[in-house]
Amino acid sequence: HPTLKQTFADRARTAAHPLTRYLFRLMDLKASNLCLSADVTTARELLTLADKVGPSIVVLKTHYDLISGWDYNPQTGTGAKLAALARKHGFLIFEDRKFVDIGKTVQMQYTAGTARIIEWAHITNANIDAGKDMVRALAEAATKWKERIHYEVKTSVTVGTPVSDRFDDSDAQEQAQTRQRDDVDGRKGSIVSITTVTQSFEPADSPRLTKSHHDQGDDAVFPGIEEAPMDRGLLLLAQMSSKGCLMTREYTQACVEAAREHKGFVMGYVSQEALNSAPDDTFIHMTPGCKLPPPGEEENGQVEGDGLGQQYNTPSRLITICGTDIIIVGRGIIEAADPPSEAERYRRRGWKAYLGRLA
Ligand code: BMP
Repeated sequence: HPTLKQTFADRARTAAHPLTRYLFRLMDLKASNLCLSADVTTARELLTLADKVGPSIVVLKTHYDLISGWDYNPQTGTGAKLAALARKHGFLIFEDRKFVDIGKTVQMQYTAGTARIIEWAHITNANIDAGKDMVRALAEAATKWKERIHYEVKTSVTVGTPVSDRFDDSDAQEQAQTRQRDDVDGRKGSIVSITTVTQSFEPADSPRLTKSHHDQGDDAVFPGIEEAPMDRGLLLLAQMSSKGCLMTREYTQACVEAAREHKGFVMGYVSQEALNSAPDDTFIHMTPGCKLPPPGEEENGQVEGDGLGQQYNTPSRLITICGTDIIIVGRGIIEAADPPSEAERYRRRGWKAYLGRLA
């Protein structure tokens, strides 16, 4: 398929979904096709890890429900802090929620309840075993959310002073945001970062995308990286890495069809191989079950599993042979003696494999 030989920079121009285009730009700018699966046990560890590894990654994957001490406050909680780190370093947040239920239920799980995933996670994912209508339900929820943000921004009058995104400055941030929140149509406590939204909300693709985050005075790590568009995206869980996975070829094909039916919302897949096959497919693929052999050991495509069903392939095999775009790495990085330098090792290997695929 053409996307296997296209550069990420080219795909940043052609992908159907605005957030996918943004993600490909990040990949090109940071020379990274690495997603960290941040499966640590406490919110404090999560934020520290995100800040340290942020420069090497383009996506940070979370499982909010395995984190203890997750602070649900929409303005100052863990989600908001992660969102600030995502802006600082230039990465997207992907909550690996694997929604699977009837449409109405997944809408509520996505937008409401304790975690309010939609507020802080740019990307989430779904297992479509329950049927394709669920994808439409999530897409509708995302559209409504975007319209609400737009409305709230338009009706907020006093917003405009940039609030520090630094998560160690949460008192000042909380005060400022409380002030602003109170002015937003009486609906309090529902926006993660209204200042950011106000500075940046315009339809996707507007010229603001050229204004760098750096110019806005934040301590961005990668100058030239603009803020993410206010869109939300879904990945379909099309194939899994685990041994004995019951997802059939038919199921995977249903994911491909559902993706094509919802190009404005579905960014791509969590899969074990590239699934683009129609000429105009522009989806992105992210692949977990990725590990490098320890430094010094020879790389032969596979690495021993974890004894609990997880199976591992190396970055070069996944990217060059299986055709994935982004490798998702958890314990390979987290359990290393020095996660930031191990993340760099994965980033370099992943990028080299991508360049090799192009050649
Ligand atoms: P690790 O690299 O430590 O094995 O972690 C893999 C991560 O990716 C876990 O968070 C897991 O939930 C997720 N994952 C997976 O391993 N295989 C899949 O097919 C889909 C996943 O989301």
